[in-house]
This record gives sequence, structure tokens and C-alpha cells, in this order.
Amino acid sequence: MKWMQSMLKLYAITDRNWLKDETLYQQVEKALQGGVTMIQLREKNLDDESFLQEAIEIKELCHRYHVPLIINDNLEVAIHCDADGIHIGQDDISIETVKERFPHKIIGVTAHNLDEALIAKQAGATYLGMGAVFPTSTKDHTIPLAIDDLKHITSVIDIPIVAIGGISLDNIMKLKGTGVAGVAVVSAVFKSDDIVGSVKQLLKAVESL
Ligand code: TZP
Ligand code: MG
Repeated sequence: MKWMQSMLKLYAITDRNWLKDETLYQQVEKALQGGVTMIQLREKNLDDESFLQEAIEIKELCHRYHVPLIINDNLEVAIHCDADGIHIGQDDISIETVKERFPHKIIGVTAHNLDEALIAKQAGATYLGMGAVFPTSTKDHTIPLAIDDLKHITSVIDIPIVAIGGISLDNIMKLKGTGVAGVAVVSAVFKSDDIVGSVKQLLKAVESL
């Protein structure tokens, strides 16, 4: 699946924590202008109606840049905005339910170790998000994943894997040789005062992994 591999190069996950005086829409547009290859809309505190409204607008924006939109966790929102896919964690709805209710879409799954990765792949995940490869303050209670373990998992699992957790311009090269398709980042993009510039630099770095 070459197309999936290239979509995962620089995967930006949204976060309202660093909006400052901008809207999320404006920040996502900057990320797209910089060249992110996929966007995940991650909303932990929005009611379903607002989440759906936002998803419809952000999908239209992403598609203007020919970039797929993935919805975090919320299957109803994903279905109703006709997103390109959904990303689920270990404690979210099952891959089987997603396949049934949202067929022919991208299914991203968070996995923390080889067992979880194998199970998700077997159940039909399109790609895996694996981490946290570095310490992060963006998400609580993350489980650390050693770089050598990540390398082993990418050599065993034949669906694309994206690394996540604390990835920045300062440490991204530590992922060299791990076999990841790309990186998933939150703060490295959305916390930046120069989103377009940061995305361009990250993209350059990820291309040399
Ligand atoms: N899942 C594992 S770590 C993480 C998520 C959603 C947060 C990553 O954020 P950042 O800012 O790129 O460390
Ligand atoms: Mg989740």
C-alpha cells in the first residue's frame, strides 16, 4: 500500500491547547500550506454536534489540499462527515465495528507493543500509531516504546507504522533506520509560533529517515 505509506510521512494531530489568537481552522490551514501529508482531528472536549460541524469544515479544507482527514475515536462523526478514516485506541470501539459501519475507510490503531500490533493488523488495521517513542506532555499516562522495539516491530509487521510521542526537530533523527513510514506529531506543529516553517523543516527531516 504505497499510497498509505506516503500519506503517513508527516501526520499532524490537532490540539486546541495552543490556539492562541487563531482558530483551529487557521492552524490546520497553515499545517497544510507547510505540507503535512495527513490530518487527524482530535477533540477530547467537544460535544458531538460541534465536533461534526468542525469536521465537515476541516474535511473540506483538507481536501482542497488533497490531504486525507482522519477522525479520532468518534465513529458517528467520522461517518456523518464522510471522513477518509478513523483512528482508534486500544480502549475504543473495535476494528470489527468500524469495518462494518464505516467500510472501505482508513482504520488507524494505536498499539504499544508487538502483541497489540499483531492483533490490530490481523483485525484489519490500515496503519498503526506506535509510541510513545519520546517523553511527551501532550498526553497523560503514555507508555514508553524503546526505539529498538519499534525497529523490531516494523520488521515483523507488514502494514505501515507511524511513530508518535514527543517527536520534534531535535530528536526526529533518532528514528532513522527504524523503518517507520512517518511521524505523527501534535506539539511540534501546533505549539509552534511558525507552523508553516516547522512543518517544512519536519518534512525535510522525515524524508531522510
Ligand atoms: N498518543 C501517544 S503520544 C500522543 C498521543 C496522542 C501525543 C503526542 O503529542 P506530541 O505533542 O507530538 O508529543
Ligand atoms: Mg482514543
